[in-house]
Amino acid sequence: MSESMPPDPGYFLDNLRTTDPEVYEALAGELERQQDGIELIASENMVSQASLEALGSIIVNKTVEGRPGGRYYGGAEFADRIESLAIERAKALFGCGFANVQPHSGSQANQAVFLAVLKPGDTVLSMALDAGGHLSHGAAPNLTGKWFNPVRYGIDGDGFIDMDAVERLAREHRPKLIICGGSAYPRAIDFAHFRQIADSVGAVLLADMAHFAGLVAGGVHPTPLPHAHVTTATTYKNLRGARGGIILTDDPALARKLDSAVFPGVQGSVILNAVAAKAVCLGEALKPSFKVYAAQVLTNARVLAGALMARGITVVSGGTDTPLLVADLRPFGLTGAEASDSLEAAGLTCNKNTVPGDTQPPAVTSGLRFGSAAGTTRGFRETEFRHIGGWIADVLHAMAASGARDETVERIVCAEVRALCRSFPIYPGLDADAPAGAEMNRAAGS
Ligand code: DSN
Repeated sequence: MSESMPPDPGYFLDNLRTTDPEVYEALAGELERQQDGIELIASENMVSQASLEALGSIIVNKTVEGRPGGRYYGGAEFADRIESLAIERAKALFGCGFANVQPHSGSQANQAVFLAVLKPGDTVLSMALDAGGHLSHGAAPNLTGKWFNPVRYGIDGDGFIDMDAVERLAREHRPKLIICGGSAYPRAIDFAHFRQIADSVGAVLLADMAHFAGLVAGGVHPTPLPHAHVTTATTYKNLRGARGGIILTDDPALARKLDSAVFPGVQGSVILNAVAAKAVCLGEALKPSFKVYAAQVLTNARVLAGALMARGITVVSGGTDTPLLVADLRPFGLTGAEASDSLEAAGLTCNKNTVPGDTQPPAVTSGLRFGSAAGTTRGFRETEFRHIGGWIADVLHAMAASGARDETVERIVCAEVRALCRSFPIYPGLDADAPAGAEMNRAAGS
């Protein structure tokens, strides 16, 4: 027998702060950034303490492939239990017969749909990027744009999907897949009309509800599920959970193809701690309190759009039916890049975004995208979102007036943002000295 190797006595005991102060300090800084700034990126939110615990749990050690009850690795009893909980909760929440909760992200969920229903070179009809579409719907640099034949529809002069163009392009190009939903389209989509068009050309209809899944779950947005052959979503935006994607359908034959497309098609082993956290967030979304949150997310987005427009800022389509809105900065002569930098210095984090007909490159853009979900989660209501709209307008007007960032205005707004944020603490059981899940819980005595 070989000589036994003594275990490292600290391996199962020592906390992050002790073992890796560099990572620890970066996490502590991020906690402080989230606490003291206002998060307006539409694809962000703040997960519950319960989700954090699931994400930081020992299920991270387990490798499985396949589906619950049909794994390629042993020792899967609890992995199966966790993934089955997530599947059953997804089905109950969205009222469908089949769910796959393994996609690592919305992009992987969409890739699986492409693999399940298309052959390389097939035509896909989807929304153009500058109209609010998503990279994984056939954008040129994405594999969906390189390996398939994308045809893009846009929006009309009022900022709404041009359904006549969708119909005409479908007749002309006979796509195998039509996609509705996107990354920066703020309006409710006529899913029934999309299905009618898909049926008329024999196409599969994919609804990507990543940016409004939480509102669908909360009953304050129309659901695409009865209309789309397949629906994808992310769990980390307004659904308020772990980073990842899900795929939903009512069609058993399609469900089998989608399962095979996820694994072994585009993914390998399951990220089980993410699946555990998806189960937690889907369980949270089934509770009555989630409906209150979802309704407030929508109200807050509309209040923010109104506050910006009241200060002369152009909002694409004149408002929103979702948690997101897009400001068009062209009338101000500003780019999205410089405006988002200035807002970040003022404690307001958002992202630069293309606007319809944008001539600026994607790294610059002429717009800003804002979302209400994270602010709503920390407790902001109409009053706070009116203030936020005012602060955004202060920063943008100051920049437009001088043609450069106004550091005085940035400093004034930043101080006001910080004061507001201090009144709405996040993760009160944690502090900047204890950023990592389990360690933080122990520090908080829970
Ligand atoms: N889909 C990207 C976004 O909308 O921001 C990332 O989630």
